[in-house]
Amino acid sequence: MKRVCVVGLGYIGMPTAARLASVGHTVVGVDLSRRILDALTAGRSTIDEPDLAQLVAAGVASGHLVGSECPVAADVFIIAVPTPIRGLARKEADLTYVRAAARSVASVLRPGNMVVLESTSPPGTTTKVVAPILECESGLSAGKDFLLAHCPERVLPARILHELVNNDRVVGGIDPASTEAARAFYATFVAGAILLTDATTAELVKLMENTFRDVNIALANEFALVAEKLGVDVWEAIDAANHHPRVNFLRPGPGVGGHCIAVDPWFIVGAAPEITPLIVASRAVNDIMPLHVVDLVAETLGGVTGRRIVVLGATYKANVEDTRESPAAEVAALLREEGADVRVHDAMVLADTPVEDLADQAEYLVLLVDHAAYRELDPVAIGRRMRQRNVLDTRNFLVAESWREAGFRVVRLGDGRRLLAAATVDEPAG
Ligand code: SAJ
Repeated sequence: MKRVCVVGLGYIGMPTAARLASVGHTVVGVDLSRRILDALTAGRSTIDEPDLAQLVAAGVASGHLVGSECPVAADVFIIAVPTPIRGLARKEADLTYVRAAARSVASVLRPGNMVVLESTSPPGTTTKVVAPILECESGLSAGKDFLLAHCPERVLPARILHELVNNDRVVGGIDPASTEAARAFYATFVAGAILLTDATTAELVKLMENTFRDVNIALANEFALVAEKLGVDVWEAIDAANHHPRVNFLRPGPGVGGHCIAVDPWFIVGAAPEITPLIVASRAVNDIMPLHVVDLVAETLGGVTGRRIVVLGATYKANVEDTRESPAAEVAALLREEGADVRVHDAMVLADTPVEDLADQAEYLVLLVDHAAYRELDPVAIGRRMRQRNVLDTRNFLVAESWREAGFRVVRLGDGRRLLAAATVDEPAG
């Protein structure tokens, strides 16, 4: 078993540190945040994920997991800090945290140690950014004196611990010895297969995975817009197309959020701007969706200024508490900019006031996040309080029939069949 320093105790670092401690490694979790370190010292996790609280508590109680403000001498260093993007039109990776983490590791690096970069990074970061910093600040030589690899995280929020253990992993060293050392280390706590490659390929693989999803969702969103124009129900069309054995569309929606899928494609564009028009176009399609949702609301109401609208959902996707880069928040902000009186409910993070009360005198209910709890909404009780009964379902999640029975006009994103029919009748339900 090794002494391991995990630098960065966020969504990846905290669960990884706890998992490493649970299999018997001695783990020092490093973070600059006093709040995170105080919580860790008290045996508490600052990340809310199934089973994580117990794992952190057990690690701290057994003495296998401790916190520290800066890295200490260890056999293995895992860098798991954020890699955000900056810039407006063309976005580029901000490697400030990766650079700072590498510098702090270099100060305690000893011959024979291994450093693993887990942060999602632009291709070449391990060899061209991390290696030179480690070498320059430690006086050691990468490959000769210490081992260095990239092993991207691939876990899905709300399933982090399960996927941390069971997902297959890709490890890429800067040389074969680094790749093999990283494989042997990950085999101590990962049950999935471990695929071996070089560092830059491992970086690209991770970016390709998230870009695959982004482009696929963009295609589904583009077809939603096409379907609205052609009088077709995109959900029915996608379902039928997905019956083909080699077709698998993802789902349209109000946009793509979170800190991964909307960000990582830009790292590839940054590395090869002239030859990535498809990725740029997909980002643009997904980014336009919040505005399209506002247009759908405005079309039904004949404008949103002064209209009371209840938005259901604030997080970036269903059943998580994370509101970062949330398209739902963008829709609410756009509606407010247009002068609407917006009330936001979120079953995970903003559920103090019941939907029925928020809906008092409202004219539109807009479902943006398909939290499981929204299946339990009572259309009759909600409709009774509203001034006009309109509901927009951007996730094809509500049981439309029961809302219609309660007197609602139900609009679904991408359901051109009903949208076109409604445009010809155009009598809002009261
Ligand atoms: N979304 C759609 N339609 C879909 C699926 C998702 O509109 O059919 C939207 C969601 O509502 C959300 C966004 O896309 O706003 C992203 O959600 P997600 O569930 O696709 O992905 P993340 O960001 O929660 O996690 C992804 C995962 N990557 C892949 O599945 C390839 C996860 O495994 C990665 O570890 C994570 O990014 C990361 O950290 O990179």
